[in-house]
Amino acid sequence: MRRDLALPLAFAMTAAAGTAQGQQERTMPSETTQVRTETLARGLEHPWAMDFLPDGRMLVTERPGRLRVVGKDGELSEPLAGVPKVFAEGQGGLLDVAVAPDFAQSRQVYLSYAEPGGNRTAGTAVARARMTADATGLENVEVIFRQTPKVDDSKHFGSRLAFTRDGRLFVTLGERFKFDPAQDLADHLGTVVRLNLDGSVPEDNPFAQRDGARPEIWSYGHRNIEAAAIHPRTGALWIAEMGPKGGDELNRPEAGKNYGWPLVSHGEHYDGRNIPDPSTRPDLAGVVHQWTPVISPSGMVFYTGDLFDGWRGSTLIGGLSAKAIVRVALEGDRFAGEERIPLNARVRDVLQGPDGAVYAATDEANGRILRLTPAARGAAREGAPGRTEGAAAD
Ligand SMILES: [Ca+2]
Repeated sequence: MRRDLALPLAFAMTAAAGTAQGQQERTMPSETTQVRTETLARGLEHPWAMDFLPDGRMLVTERPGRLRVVGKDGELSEPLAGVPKVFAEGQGGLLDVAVAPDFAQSRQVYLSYAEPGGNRTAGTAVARARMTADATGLENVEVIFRQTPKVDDSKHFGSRLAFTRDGRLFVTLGERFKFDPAQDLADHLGTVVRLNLDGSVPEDNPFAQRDGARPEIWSYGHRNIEAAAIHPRTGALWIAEMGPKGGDELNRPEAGKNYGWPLVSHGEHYDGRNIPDPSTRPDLAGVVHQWTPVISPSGMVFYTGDLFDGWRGSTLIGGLSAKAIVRVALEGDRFAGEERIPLNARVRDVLQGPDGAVYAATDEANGRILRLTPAARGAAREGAPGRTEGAAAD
């Protein structure tokens, strides 16, 4: 663990530069170990999220609206029946999937998705459903949360799901590209919400008793949050959110706090105007870390496995524009260094497997699930990712 703490930034830059220009390097040098990458599955259309079932198979979502089971050998099932209708435009579609902590008894899975409204509007929604015994479909589908209001934009649905140890569900929401509503407690845009597992509001939510505020809100002033994970030691929620041009943020959302968008940011508007001067304010919550240029974070996990010794205690974050997994070493709750694990493809989600391997989903029309394990020094890397399709920036 100690070597994590002093991971030099200079090394991170070297590692990133070493894979530029599509070099034929097949093995990724890393401070702690070498990474072997193999393709577990391919032929997925913009896979957005993965989660493991207790039997070692994986559920995966495809943004156009499909949910599949991935066998241990990588075989893809037919799409499961019963998935809610999704708004599959722009960044919208079927988004996160999370296997309930009590799945072995309940067979429940949770889905987040862009739900169509009237007049071409859409909004993030969360449904839970029971997976049939033969795993071919969903039944008893219940919508337990709807982001309000629905708006006429196809960007920034956010939408990661994270179960806490005390039986709550965090849902991270985008600001739907609307700026000021992220500061307004009367709507859910640009917030993290905290729910009971049936969608009801926990009584101890920070705004549960405030007139005019949405009682589901946990924290606000966020931009677009597509990465979230529960810290394995503290049980706290961590997120990574997309900044504008610059200023992606790693945050640790605390109850009732304001994370600043669009009042302050380490980034700038796409037209070049600075948002922040200064980039933070004492009355607003600060970041754990920020990235300029951006990594476009999507998908996040704290590594607790045995395969990558030097990664234990780090958080692994998928990078769309980074085309890498970004490993952030932490010292307590503080940033202590980072390195890139380049995958030459937009990384939409990152997951730790029951075997301690790391899995990455690539955001491509012919998307893949990659499996990362440590390789002996000098070993070849299989299934090196090819070129990626263009897609929306985030
Ligand atoms: Ca912020």
